[in-house]
Amino acid sequence: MSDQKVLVAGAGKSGIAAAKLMLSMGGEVVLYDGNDKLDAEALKKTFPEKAKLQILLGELSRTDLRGVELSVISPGIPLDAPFVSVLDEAGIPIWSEIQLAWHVAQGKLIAITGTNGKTTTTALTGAIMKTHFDEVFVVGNIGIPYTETALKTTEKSVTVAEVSSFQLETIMDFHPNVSAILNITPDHLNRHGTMENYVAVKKRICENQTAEDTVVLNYDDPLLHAFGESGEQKAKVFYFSSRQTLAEGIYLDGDAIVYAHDRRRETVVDVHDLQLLGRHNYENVMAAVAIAITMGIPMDDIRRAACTFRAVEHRIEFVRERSGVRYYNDSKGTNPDAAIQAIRAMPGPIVLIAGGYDKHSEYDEWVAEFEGRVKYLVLIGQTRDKIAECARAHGFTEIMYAEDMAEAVRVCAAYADAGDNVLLSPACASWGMFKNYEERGDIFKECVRNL
Ligand code: UMA
Repeated sequence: MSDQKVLVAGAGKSGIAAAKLMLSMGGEVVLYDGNDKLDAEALKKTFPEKAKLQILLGELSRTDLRGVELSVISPGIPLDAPFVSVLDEAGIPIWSEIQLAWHVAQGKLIAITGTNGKTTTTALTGAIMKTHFDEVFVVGNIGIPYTETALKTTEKSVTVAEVSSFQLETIMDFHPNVSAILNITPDHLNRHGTMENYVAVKKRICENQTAEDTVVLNYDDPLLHAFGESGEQKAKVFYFSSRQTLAEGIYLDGDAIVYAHDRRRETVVDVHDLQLLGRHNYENVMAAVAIAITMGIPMDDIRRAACTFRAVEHRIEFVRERSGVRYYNDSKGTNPDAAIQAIRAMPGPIVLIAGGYDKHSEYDEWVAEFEGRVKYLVLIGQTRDKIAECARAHGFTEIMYAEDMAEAVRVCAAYADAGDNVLLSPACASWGMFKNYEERGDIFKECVRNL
């Protein structure tokens, strides 16, 4: 691999990190991006001057692939992008960026996926690992490409990777020692086409695991329970449940998170001692605890790390209190299911900001949660009309439109009473109005602080 010529597709975070990895291994890189408006010179400056690097923008033709033996694709690029057929015709293998990273990385790998909760679970798992191991890397969809740290890993390293369905689509022999699938609810259907395809891609996280490895699964998720029982996966199954008592595994018993094993029951932590809110977060904690137990971390270390861990940015993040109104940033609530969790976690009446990019989601289940909880709905973005229509069909009519985040926050501040909670939890992706969910959350927080 070290002297191979590789096409890296996508010049975002993942592509740049993958290209740097290949170059530092002595390879030659063609960095390709479909956006011909990118500044090729500025891009070039992020690499060492003498790097064996060619930058290609716009359309890709067969002649551009001369000598290319492998391609590495960024997660945001769908496999029906036109240039992918050029790669296919040329018989060039397509690896996802995490596949490349795994290929060169050393040490143990924990990989966490799921529709919701994976960022929190990944960050918490990383925090627990750091209590026990000296070399811990927390990477992936959480924001730091796995290829950025892969070459720094040693036999003693533990890498905790948040993995998205986009990243799993083009793995080959990607093989975590411990994997986790937290839940699967409809999301990214514009990319994967059907729910079946989406579920199948998620399950790929453990397709190369063996009986030496472990997969942590949500017992309460019918799809994952069936998967665990099916024998389709070879890894040992470690269940967690927030709804049922388990004979083996981690479960919620009233306010206690309990570890049941070998006919013994051990209380891990009381949920009131956690800094995280809501049942979905207790599930994230249970998954992280299951992973940590599998990795041999002592229970006292697990407990300490879980109790001091705070919500990750943009996930039901408390921003400030003003005139008795509390403001929460849940910009990471990019699909209806995540947004349901945020509504359920709020301590009182809600003034909700929602709407954004259309991922072809259905909003009925989310809107059904409004009753008795959401007082006003302030809509922004492409999906405004679709959401408003759905809300009205469910009998919810307290709907307002805002042109941008500043206006949305002003409207909320005007309508909220003391004791209310203003919540940004859009149930939609940010694209169209913002670069990403982080930018959307940052702008929300700025508007709230400027009130
Ligand atoms: N591009 C093309 N052709 C296309 C589509 C995109 O050339 O058809 C180019 C764009 O012009 C752009 C580049 O690809 O220059 C962007 O690549 P990317 O979208 O893969 O973005 P990265 O900056 O590499 O960020 C990716 C993840 N983005 C996506 O999956 C969309 C980040 O997850 C992740 O943090 C990062 O890698 C590091 O691993 C973000 C995300 O939104 C947070 N993830 C989705 C989610 O959580 O729902 C899955």
